[in-house]
Amino acid sequence: MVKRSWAEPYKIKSVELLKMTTKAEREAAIAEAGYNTFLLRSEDVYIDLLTDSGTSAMSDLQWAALMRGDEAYAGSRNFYELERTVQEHYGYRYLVPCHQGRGAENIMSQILIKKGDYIPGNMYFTTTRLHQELAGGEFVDVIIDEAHDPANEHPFKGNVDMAKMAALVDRVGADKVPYISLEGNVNMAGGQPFSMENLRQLRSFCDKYNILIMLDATRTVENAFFIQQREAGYANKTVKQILREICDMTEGCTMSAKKDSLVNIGGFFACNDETIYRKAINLVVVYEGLHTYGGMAGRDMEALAQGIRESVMDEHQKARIGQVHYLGHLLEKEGVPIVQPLGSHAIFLDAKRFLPHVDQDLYPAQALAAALYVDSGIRSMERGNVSAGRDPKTGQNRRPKLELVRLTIPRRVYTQAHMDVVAESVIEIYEKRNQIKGLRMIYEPEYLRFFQARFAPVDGVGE
Ligand code: PM9
Repeated sequence: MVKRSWAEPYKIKSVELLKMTTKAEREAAIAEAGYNTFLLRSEDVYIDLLTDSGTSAMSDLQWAALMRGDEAYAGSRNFYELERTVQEHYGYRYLVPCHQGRGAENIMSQILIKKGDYIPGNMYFTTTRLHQELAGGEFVDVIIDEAHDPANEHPFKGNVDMAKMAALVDRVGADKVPYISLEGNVNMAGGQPFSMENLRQLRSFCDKYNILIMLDATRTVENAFFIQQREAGYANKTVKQILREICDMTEGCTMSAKKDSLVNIGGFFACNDETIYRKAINLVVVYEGLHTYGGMAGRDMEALAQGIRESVMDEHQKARIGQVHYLGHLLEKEGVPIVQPLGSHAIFLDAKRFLPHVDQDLYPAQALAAALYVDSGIRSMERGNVSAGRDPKTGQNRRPKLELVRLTIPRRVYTQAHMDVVAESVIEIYEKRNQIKGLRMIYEPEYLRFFQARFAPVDGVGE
């Protein structure tokens, strides 16, 4: 058989120079940042794998789109272009632009949630759950158990457990469950997809109980790619067709366009129901901006429309996910514990197996992210006990089953050689893992603490 590797369906036209730092400089920088990679200055970072959110490289056509910005306060032609593009690719009738995903989450949560409601979801996401709670709801995790086991190789770990859904409806009554929040390529589970078969089962369950399915569409194009690759009957469908099939089974979505859609800022709420839409445009003018821009400049809406068209190209997804898996395979070969199967947007180090000597309340994933930065200037993100926050009822750390460090790959930004350097550094600190100590939290903000919390090293190993 002829071998053909994945390779980028683009070439590089412009580059951004990076500053190189010494180990002593990085030690000083991480101490100054309170051992929180969010608090580092980006100029002190060599390879930035903090997030794939807003960090993608735009194409020449997207940069050209910026020049087509119609910066009218009302009725910008870029809004109508974006509306047409969302209708074509995501299929929803009504579009409400928002400045980014959490703007859309705020609006949707306020419209659909009443105090005392329960919101099932295929695992929590930090901002999504917070908006549900602020609107008076309680999040209920209904993802399959396999998703909480980093070593489990289930191909669709983003699936909803239908028995958990049924148990929730039995316990609280369907009238207390306005919608399920269904996330494509579940971020906190390691970028794991749901299957079309699971979505069909969910659709018929929700029809029976009159529960809406609201998609978190943030990485649903990447979910569509996994369906094409893994699910029987989909090998000959395009990513674009699969995305429409997913969306057509749901009532609406919130979207952080900063991920799949290859832009640096933007998002939207979209739906099919006119009453919900009317409420959304009523709220968007309070929190975001007029309903024809919702916090985005005209030029940003034009670049987003172009980004959506590029995101559904099969060859784009093949190279994007090919690069993430290239890094994953390098780490697998050396026995570094990572979440399986490999996800779409990141490789997740399993900090519980990496640092078994550090108790979860000494934040092993936070400590590992800091150690990786000191070793090589690579910035990653904690996705464990710090991100999970405290249980509002008990005030205790949630101590989630997954204690992960996310090596998130921005789209179209880094090369294969960068991935080699990342793997070399992770492997080196894996060999020296016994030297890594835990951290204690010395400053804790009230909301989304992972963004701004500060830490200090503990004295003894595991303390
Ligand atoms: N995700 C990420 O890095 C950015 C900030 S949180 C650390 O993964 C999902 C699935 C997301 C997401 C953001 C949002 C919020 C909603 N759903 O950041 O407000 O991954 O655009 O979107 C981040 P915004």
